[in-house]
Parts: sequence; structure tokens; C-alpha cells
Amino acid sequence: MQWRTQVGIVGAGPAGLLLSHLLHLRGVESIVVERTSRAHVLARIRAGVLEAGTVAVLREAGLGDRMDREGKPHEGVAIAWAGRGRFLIDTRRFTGKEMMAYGQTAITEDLFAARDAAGGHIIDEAEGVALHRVTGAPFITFDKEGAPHRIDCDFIAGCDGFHGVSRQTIPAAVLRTFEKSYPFGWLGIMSETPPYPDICYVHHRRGFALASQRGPNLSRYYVQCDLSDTVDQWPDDRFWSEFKARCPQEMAQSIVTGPSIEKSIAPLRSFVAEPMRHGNLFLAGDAAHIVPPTGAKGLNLAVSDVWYLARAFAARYERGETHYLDSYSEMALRRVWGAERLSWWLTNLLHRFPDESEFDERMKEDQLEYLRCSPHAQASLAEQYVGLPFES
Ligand code: RFL
Ligand code: PHB
Repeated sequence: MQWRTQVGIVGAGPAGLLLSHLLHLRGVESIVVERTSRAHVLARIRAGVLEAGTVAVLREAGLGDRMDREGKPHEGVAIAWAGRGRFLIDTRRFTGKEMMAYGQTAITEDLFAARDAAGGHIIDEAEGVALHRVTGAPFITFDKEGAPHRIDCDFIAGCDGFHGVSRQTIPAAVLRTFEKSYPFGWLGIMSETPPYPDICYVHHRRGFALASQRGPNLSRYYVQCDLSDTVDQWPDDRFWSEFKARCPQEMAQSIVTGPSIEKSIAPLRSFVAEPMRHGNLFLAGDAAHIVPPTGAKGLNLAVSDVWYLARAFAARYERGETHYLDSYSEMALRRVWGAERLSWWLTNLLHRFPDESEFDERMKEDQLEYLRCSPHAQASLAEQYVGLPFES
């Protein structure tokens, strides 16, 4: 089967689905091609914290109703360490902006519903997706149920995540990549228990821990684990006792434990590919960059990328202007590097590294103490955590 559209979108994660929806609102046609099944995409549990700018984009795009009903607005996040009481980075006080705890899984459901309601074209279970002629008149090919398919388009948006094909289509001589892996992972669990009231990042000599939330009776918790660990090595009892051992005492006492309903391990990585454009191929979201989750930036960057991209395609189709398409990579990368730095810094500050000395640990504790006492340091972190504004 063969189709023609304006923008061919590879990947139905949050980046691809939101781009398709934003383009639809601006009268630009797109088709989304996804490698896995819709059910698989909807079963993934990932991000939970939305920047103020992400919340605004979702509301403006008509995707705010359920988020405003079920999400939990946040004035800030808490940090605790070495058994000390926690302190709050008060983003509302320092920036006047509010964040939202609302899961990526729910956002993805909302996006699929919005695309379905508007008659959006999303093809899932597409095998062997390949991009062709990206510096000329591009097209995408794939097999579905054994039959070959082809989509001709003006532009391709590569929204297919870190392991996708889009970035690999760019010749090695053009693409520059920057990468850092960390010597640990995050073990995450979901439990149907009332969450700890704050999103709380914990530094401890035993390793990092994080308390987060998805709803009034749905909690998300993480502990730093070894890269070689498997979920089988972490039965619920071990998880809870390790989690509590890393928390300040009063926090540990108020954590409500219960059976996990999901458990997974994710490696931590920093990665950037430059440029984010090659001819008529534009990369967005995890296809172009990865941050370790410590700064809660990955999904938020995917949203800012596709917001820039939707504006650029709309200017091109509405007025024939290519200024935003031409500046897309440079503009998006400015936000990307800012988020990379914050995520790298928080990852270094809050985790325990295998080769760390007592001096390194004292440096961390002193930085945390400075952060606790200095409104200037808190203002700087609050400004970055709540998210830098989008460029006009
Ligand atoms: P995704 O979500 O990976 O979606 C890409 C889609 O492309 C499909 N695909 C292909 N399709 C067609 N052809 C191919 N060859 C394909 N190859 C792949 C995939 O099946 C998939 O459906 O990328 P996208 O859309 O760029 O979205 C990025 C976010 O998912 C990611 O950055 C966040 O989840 C990161 N993240 C967090 N971000 C935040 O902003 N706040 C957080 O609190 C936060 N917490 C997290 C996180 C990520 C985590 N993990 C598991 C990595 C917590 C964790 C634990
Ligand atoms: C989450 O709720 O899953 C979450 C929260 C904060 C982070 C990362 C993940 O930094």
C-alpha cells in the first residue's frame, strides 16, 4: 500500500504522537509509523514530572482536562541526605511556576485518544521501518502483516527514541555524538499505596533513592542499583528495606509499603547527537538525546523539541517561511545542553559512585548543605528544574 502525506513521523512515543497532534491543530497532515503495538506503547511506565512549559503546551493543545483532574500540581521537590531532614526546592516561590506530577503513560493514553478523535493516521506493528532519500524527496518503507508499504512525504520527523532507525540514517561523517554512561542503574517500582507527600530525592552512602507519585493511591519509588542487577534479585521486601535504609528516619517511618505492581531496571546515560537535522529529516526527543532521569528532563525535552518543530512546519506550510526549520537544530540544542548539564550535575551530586573516596563524599555533603542554606543556590536549581522558557 502507498500513501502521501506532508510529514512522515517515525515513532509513536510522546514525541511522535504530540507532534502529530500539534501539526493537526495547525492544519498540517502527518502519518505516524510505530514499530511495536499500541498496547506495548501504553504499557511502558516512565516519566512522571512535567515542567511548567510542558503543562502549558498540553493545555494549549486541548490535552489538559484529564491532567488537570488527575495530575498533582507541585510547588517544588524535596532533597534529603545522610539521614538529615529534607528541605524543599520551592519552585513556585523562586519562579512563580508550578510543576505537575502526571505520568507519561497517562499522557500517551490522552494523545492516542486525541489522535483517534481527530481521525489521525497511526500505523503500529510496522516491521523493518526504513527512511529513504532524506536529503531529497523522502519516503518511509515498512512491512505490515507481511505486505510492503510506502509513505511519500515532504519531511520526516524521527521520533523513534534512542534505539530507533532515524538517527542511524544520518551519515557518520555528518553526525557528531557525545556520550557518558554511569556505573549504576535505577530500579523502579510502582505500588498501589498512598504516596509520600513530596517528590523527594535522597542521597545516602548506600546509594540514591527517589519517592515519586502517580495518583492518590499510586506511588513510584526508585533506588540506585548495580548495572548487573536483575529484578529477580530485588523481591519487594528487599526493595522496601533498602529504600527505607536510605531515607531520613521520619521519612522512612511514613512510607506506606505494599506489593509492587511493576518493577524494572533502567541504565543511566547522557547522550547528545548533533545536528538534529539532516536535509529533510528532523530528529526529536530521545532519538536525538538522552538524559539520566535524575533531573526529570527527558519527556520535557521531547515536548519542547516537537513544539519547536510543529511551529517550524506550520510556518513553512502557512507562509512558506523556513527560518524556524533552518534554526530548529540550533534552538532545540540550546535547551538540550542546559538539561544535559542539570541532569549530569544532579546525577553526580545525588548518587554513590563505586570508586568514590571519603573526600568525594564530603564534597557532596557540603554541596547539599550549601544548597539547603543558600536561597541563591536554591533559586538557580528551581529555575532549571521548573524548566527554562521556550525561545521565540
Ligand atoms: P520514546 O518514548 O522512546 O518513543 C519512541 C517510540 O519509537 C518507537 N520506535 C520505532 N518506531 C518505528 N520504527 C523504528 N525503527 C522504531 N524504533 C523505535 C518505539 O517503540 C517508541 O514507541 O521516545 P520519545 O517519544 O522521544 O519520548 C521520550 C521519553 O519517553 C523519555 O525521555 C522519558 O521517559 C524520560 N524519563 C523522564 N522524563 C521526564 O521528562 N520526566 C521524568 O520524570 C522522567 N522519568 C524517564 C523517567 C525515563 C525512564 N526510563 C525508563 C528510561 C524515568 C525513567 C525510569
Ligand atoms: C517519576 O515519577 O517517575 C520520576 C520523578 C522524578 C525523576 C524521575 C522520575 O527525576
